[in-house]
Amino acid sequence: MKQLVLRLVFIGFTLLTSAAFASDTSGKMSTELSITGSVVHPLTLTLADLKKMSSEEVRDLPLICQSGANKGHINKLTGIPLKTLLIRAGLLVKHPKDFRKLAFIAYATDNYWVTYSWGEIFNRADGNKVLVYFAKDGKPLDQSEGQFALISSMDTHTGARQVKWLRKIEVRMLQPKTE
Ligand SMILES: Nc1nc2c(c(=O)[nH]1)N[C@H]1C(S)=C(S)[C@@H](COP(=O)(O)O)O[C@H]1N2
Ligand SMILES: [Mo]
Repeated sequence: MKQLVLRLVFIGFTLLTSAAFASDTSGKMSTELSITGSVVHPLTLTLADLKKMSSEEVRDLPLICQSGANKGHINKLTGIPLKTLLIRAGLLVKHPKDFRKLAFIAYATDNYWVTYSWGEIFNRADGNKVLVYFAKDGKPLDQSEGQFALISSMDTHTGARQVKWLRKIEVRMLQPKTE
């Protein structure tokens, strides 16, 4: 009996600590966002820098995983279009036809990254609906997303290219693979 009680206490303790660790994302927080790679002026932005810029809002956004699972609904996000930040850094290419070869790689602190292309950001009507957001329903983000995050609000599966704990945007011209 005593052994059974001890075992139950042990199992309970293990479950509790693993749940606590699973939800503790404080180590993933990023406090700076850098814009690097093929740019004229590499930038390192803080939350205060982003707040000084003219912000946009996105409303009524479903958060849908790539699997189709519904991960929730967002009422209002406030942030700066990725396009604005890229224009501020200045895309660096040698020839005008090279713009269309650029990829924008968005990295998080947890070894997660996603890609965007010049064409979808700069050559589509909905290009400025890709937002580096820093507030949700008018409140700062909490540690489950970091100080700032990225979302492509017009995507079918909005969760698939959402980047929580965003830390870096790399501008890179893609080259053909040598065969
Ligand atoms: N940094 C980071 N952002 C991420 C992910 C991740 O693993 N790391 N997962 C993505 C996925 S697959 C989804 S569906 C959404 C929402 O996931 P959540 O419900 O776990 O927050 O976040 C996206 N953003
Ligand atoms: Mo997902």
